[in-house]
Amino acid sequence: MRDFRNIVVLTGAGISAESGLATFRGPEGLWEGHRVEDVATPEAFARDPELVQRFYDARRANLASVAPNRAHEALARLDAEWDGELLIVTQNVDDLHERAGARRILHMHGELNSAWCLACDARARSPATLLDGPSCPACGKPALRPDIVWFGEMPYGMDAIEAALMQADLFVSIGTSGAVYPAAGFVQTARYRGTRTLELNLEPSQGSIFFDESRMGPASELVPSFVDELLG
Ligand code: BJW
Repeated sequence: MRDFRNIVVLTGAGISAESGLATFRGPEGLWEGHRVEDVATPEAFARDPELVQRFYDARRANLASVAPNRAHEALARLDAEWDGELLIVTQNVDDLHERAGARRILHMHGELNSAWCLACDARARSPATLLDGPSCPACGKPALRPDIVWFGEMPYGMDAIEAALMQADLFVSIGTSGAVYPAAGFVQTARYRGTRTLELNLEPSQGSIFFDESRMGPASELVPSFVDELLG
């Protein structure tokens, strides 16, 4: 493990599950009875903005009642102590990586604590609620939506992710089902370049066959021991 230099870590909802945040495709993963694929779209927001704003307001409020777990803490330790390149790409919209102390983080699917103005395109820290139509701090219009990447929208940071994957000699995927692209395809990009690929997940993901190695178990156990192994 210590021969590696440049690492890309991809995290998904499974890393936050033991903090008490529901995953998307688990038994608790329905959004008011809907599949996430049916409602996390710009079309669903246009059809029923109140439903969508209420859902995100509730999830933003819920962030205050959860805390990072041992897996977030282990990645923060890796970030602090690893002197090679490291990019932690998270699909998660929570802030648990940052609250654990990690800095080299890229939120490819946006953040609950960020709001995006549909009138002037500005992004700003989100007020606690968007349901009551607060004004955009930049243009004053009540046109804020959650700064979250929905289906059909372009994820953030794709150029930076691509560049990091091109340099990586280790790609690690943690707590993601491999159901959503482009993140689900990163393992194949890495593998094509001969990068070592490792999966840490509760169960085999949809792309499990593409990994050199898969370790199954809870993130709070697998991630700290993986980080110990790397840091020696
Ligand atoms: C544990 C654990 C524990 C539990 N320890 N593990 C047909 C084919 C291919 C692609 C497409 C297609 N049709 C459409 C597309 C594209 C589409 C897509 O992928 N659709 C699929 C449904 C097929 N993708 C998009 O539209 C994306 N944009 C895009 O593609 O733009 C074009 C583009 C072109 C070229 C280059 C780049 C881009 C945008 C995707 C946006 C996803 N947004 C969401 C919703 C955000 C809203 C919100 O948060 O409310 O993001 S969807 C939802 O899924 C969320 C997540 O980030 C994402 C991934 O879910 P994740 O994290 O994997 O969670 P789960 O629940 O699925 O899995 C959890 C895992 O953890 C499980 O495996 C558990 O076992 C495990 N686990 N407990 C360890 N304790």
